[in-house]
Amino acid sequence: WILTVLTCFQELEKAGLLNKTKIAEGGRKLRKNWCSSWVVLVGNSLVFYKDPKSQSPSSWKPGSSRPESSVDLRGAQLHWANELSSKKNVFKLRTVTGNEFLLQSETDSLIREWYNTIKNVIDRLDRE
Ligand code: I3S
Repeated sequence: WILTVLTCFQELEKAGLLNKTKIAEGGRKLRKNWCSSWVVLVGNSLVFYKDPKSQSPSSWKPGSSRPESSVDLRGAQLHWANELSSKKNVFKLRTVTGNEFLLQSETDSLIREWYNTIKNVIDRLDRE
C-alpha cells in the first residue's frame, strides 16, 4: 500500500487558484462567467473546485470539497488565447468532447507554469 500512496502523490502535478470560465459545451458556445477556481492537475485530469475563499466558513462542509467538474486531458488542445478576452495571460483548453475553458492569472510566471505543465501532460498522453 505504500507504493499506492507514493503513486498517488506522484500523480498530483500541480494545484492552485486560477480564473476560469467555460466558453463552450459540446461545441456549443456559452456565455462567459469568470470565477476564481481552485485547479488541481492530477493524473490525466484537470479538476476544478470552488475557490475556498468564496465560501463562508459556516457553509463549508467536508462534502462541499467535492470537485465542481473535471476535464480529461487525453486528446485535449491547448492554445494561448489572448484574443478571446480583454484579460491578459489567457489560454484556452479544448477537450475531445468539445468543451472549452479559458484559464487566466494576473501573474505571468504562474500562468506560464500552468500552461507548460498541462501541455506536458497532453503531449505525454498523445505519445501513449
Ligand atoms: O468576450 P465577451 O463576451 O466580451 O466577454 C465578456 C462578457 O462575458 C462579460 O459579461 P457580460 O457581457 O455577460 O455581462 C464579462 O463580464 C467579461 O469578463 C467578459 O470579457 P473578458 O474580456 O473579461 O473575457
